[in-house]
Amino acid sequence: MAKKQRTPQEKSIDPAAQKMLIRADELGLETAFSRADNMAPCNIGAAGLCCKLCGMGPCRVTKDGQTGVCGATMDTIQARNLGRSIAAGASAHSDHGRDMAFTLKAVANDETEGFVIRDVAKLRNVAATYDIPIEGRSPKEIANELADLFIAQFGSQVGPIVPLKRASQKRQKIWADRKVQPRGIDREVVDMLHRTHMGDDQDYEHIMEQAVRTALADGWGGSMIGTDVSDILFGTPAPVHGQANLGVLKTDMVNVVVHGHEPTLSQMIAAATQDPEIIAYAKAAGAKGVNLAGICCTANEILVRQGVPVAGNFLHQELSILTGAVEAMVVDVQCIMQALVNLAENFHTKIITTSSKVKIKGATHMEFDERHAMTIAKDILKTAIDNFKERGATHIPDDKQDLIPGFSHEYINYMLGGSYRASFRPLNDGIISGRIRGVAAIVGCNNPRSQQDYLLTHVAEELLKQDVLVVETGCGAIAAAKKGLLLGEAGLDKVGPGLREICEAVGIPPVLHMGSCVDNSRILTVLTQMVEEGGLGDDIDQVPAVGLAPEWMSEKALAIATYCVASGAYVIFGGSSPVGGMPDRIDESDIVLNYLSKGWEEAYGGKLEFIPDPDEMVRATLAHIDKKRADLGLPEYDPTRFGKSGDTRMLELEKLPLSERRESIYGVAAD
Ligand code: NFS
Repeated sequence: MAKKQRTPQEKSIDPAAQKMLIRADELGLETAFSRADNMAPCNIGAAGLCCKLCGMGPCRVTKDGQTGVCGATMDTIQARNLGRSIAAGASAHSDHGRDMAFTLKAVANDETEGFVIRDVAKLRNVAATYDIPIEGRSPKEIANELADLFIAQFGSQVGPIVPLKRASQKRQKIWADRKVQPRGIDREVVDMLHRTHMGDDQDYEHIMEQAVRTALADGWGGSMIGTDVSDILFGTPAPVHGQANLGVLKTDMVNVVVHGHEPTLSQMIAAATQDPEIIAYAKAAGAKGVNLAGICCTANEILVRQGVPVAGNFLHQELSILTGAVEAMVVDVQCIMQALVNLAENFHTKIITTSSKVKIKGATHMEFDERHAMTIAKDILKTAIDNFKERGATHIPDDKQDLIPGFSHEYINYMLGGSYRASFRPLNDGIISGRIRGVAAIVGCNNPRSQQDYLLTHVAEELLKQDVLVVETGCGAIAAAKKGLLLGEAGLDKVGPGLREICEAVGIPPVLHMGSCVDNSRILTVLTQMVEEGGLGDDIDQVPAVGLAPEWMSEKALAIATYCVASGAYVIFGGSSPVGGMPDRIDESDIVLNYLSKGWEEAYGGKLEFIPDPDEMVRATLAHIDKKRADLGLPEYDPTRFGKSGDTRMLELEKLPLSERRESIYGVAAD
């Protein structure tokens, strides 16, 4: 029997989502929200206390002193489960990076259709970082050598992997001393799977050490490679005008939603929508053209570069189909719910899988191949256009928000200083003076077990009031976008006085959208460059900064948390911890959980904590920031000292209508 359901308002704070959830109820259709209400999670599995790694079990250990059949203790079982999750998350990001590196290689050798090297400056910069000669060489020659270097990081056996050199000297020494430098990206994942096989590593601290090695291979390896190659091929993001939420779908156009993670196919589809042949084809079918929108991180990839509208974050994938207005949902890899196919059967929507790694029973498979990228992109669009005539009644909510995304670390550097004096100095000075109390990175997923977007946006809004500059990626950034936090002039009245002065003087929104989850590597780069700029200590663990994933759900999030902690950051997760969670009943179940905070803090200066209450998250964030300020000898945060700079430019701007103000601040015109 169906369990008690939350109301649409309890399921999501987003008005568009609420409308679609009401629609789902009217039609008697399920969504992840209703399935979450119907599914009681297993509390033993939730605490990481179920071991099913061999055929003697599964063993469920629920009492102090109890072990598995082989004698494995609670801490060993939890560490193995967590370690395997981190390896899976690191694999997803890193395999994405590998595919990007192979695409770069193919572009360098003229083996693709439609791809070019769009950002030669970034190519030269990245190549020079890795001591690849650039003078007198063509972009393709450089790209070929860089691609080889990147590809080699996956199969390397002895390491350390080369991107580690982008960390601070102090951090590199910590990793070397603790012998956690990844030897090769694939090697660390295999090592983790090996040592968690039955009868291998049975010391939880030692298993967690491998978790760190594997996660570092993601953050400073696969993810960093993924971000760099995406920028080289598709352009380094800079501010652009975009829109977010289901209201971006159009009644008079063929709506194609791209969902997943990799930018290669979605970039090509974005280009193909502008092709005269496709426009003519759509017009012949009775539509005005093709309207492309994104879901999840593939949306972020094309939003931050081209301003392609975002239909929503993770929990919007089913809701977009419920509008009845989507001709095709084109998916590649990661975060794709199998439920899409069943749901789509109630509408005309075609679910099209495109990756050699992902098929879904009942979906149409049109496999992507970069050698014929443009041809395949057009075929996919024609399939969607052919489906337009099948469209029935549509229910598109009219909710959408403007936003300005595109804050790559290169752009942040540039905007703070301009072309000739690009530097992080103004940001560091802002923190040192106390105008900016500290920095928070709010990242990660939606989780249908909590109210969609509430934790993400509540924490962001509370921190902004406290003069904390917020940077975001992934589905967290889309939540902020839908709430209107990614537009400076819309949100500055809700921002603390010091932060407001900085945003007004520099011309930035108080929440900076830095890209997809793979682009969390940009946050590592920003923090490292802030340290290099001077005045904020000699490593990330001294910077007054915190990372938060209030609504996490994926294994990728656990990998991100681990590499951020190993890089020195304090990381707070909402929801429940995958290790522990039964503290009232068993003390032993807390050993690994405590190790992730206290043990890792001793080793790396960063720590991971699980805090379900959002106000508690805000308090812990501010306490950490203030402690780091005090340790650096910076003045105590005092909001009364700022907010009266009387910056004349801002006073003039305030007289302009909103649309002109935006253009004047960001150099980006409104629609
Ligand atoms: Ni990140 Fe992006 Fe979203 Fe979570 Fe999934 S889309 S990679 S895992 S749900 S933020």
